[in-house]
Amino acid sequence: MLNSRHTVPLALLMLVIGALTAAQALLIDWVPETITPEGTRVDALLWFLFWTSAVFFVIVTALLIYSVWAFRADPDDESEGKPMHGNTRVEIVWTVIPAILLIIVSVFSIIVLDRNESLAAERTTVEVRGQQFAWSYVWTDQGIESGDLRVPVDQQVELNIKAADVIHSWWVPDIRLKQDAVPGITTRLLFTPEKIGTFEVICAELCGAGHGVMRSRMIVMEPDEYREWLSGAEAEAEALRAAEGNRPAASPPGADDESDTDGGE
Ligand SMILES: [Cu+2]
Repeated sequence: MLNSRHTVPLALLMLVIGALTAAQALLIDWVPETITPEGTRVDALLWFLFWTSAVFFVIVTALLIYSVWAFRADPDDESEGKPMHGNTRVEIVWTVIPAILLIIVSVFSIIVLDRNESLAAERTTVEVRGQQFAWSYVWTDQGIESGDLRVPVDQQVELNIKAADVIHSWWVPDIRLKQDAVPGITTRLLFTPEKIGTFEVICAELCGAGHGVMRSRMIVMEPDEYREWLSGAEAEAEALRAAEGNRPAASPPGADDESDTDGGE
């Protein structure tokens, strides 16, 4: 075992590696500010995992670097090292500690998943369609289709996600959640935006040559403004359908995207 002559240099080394690890965690903006309570829970889990890993990373790295340096053999030392027959105490410790940590992490994850997936009585439901290489959003009750996702603030949003061709993944970094769009099934994503603004939607599953440009916007609006937009878009869609009803041929897919793209980036 290590005697006291190793304690101080080892402690110093741990301090240096610990400071470097903490600096890269704290000085870099790894994730944007989250705009949902679901994202806050995901972040809590993320940082719990990070700091737990960081503690063990620092201990293991310091021990490793220090051992390589302090217990190195002389250049002309050709002798064999002492034989080892295992160490029951160490083996119990390195089995029990990870087992306890895994139990804590799984309970933590189950709590986060359970809370994040609980359905609110009142929620805004929108159908999301992913296809190479665009997202579209459908309000089935109102017969509206748009290239932008519009949702009211402070109300749970339920996205029912579908894919027309290959697997895509609907992702808004600011809400911390991501859900695959898989052909043949409907997947669901629940979140409650708490900040008004425009947020970028990204496809997070390599889906072909245009994957990099498969982006759209999520616009979080005041509830009044949202209701106003919804009824306006509904009336517009109805008028369009009425006009199309008088025409013999069906319009090509995607041509009925009446979404406005004015203002903002
Ligand atoms: Cu994609």
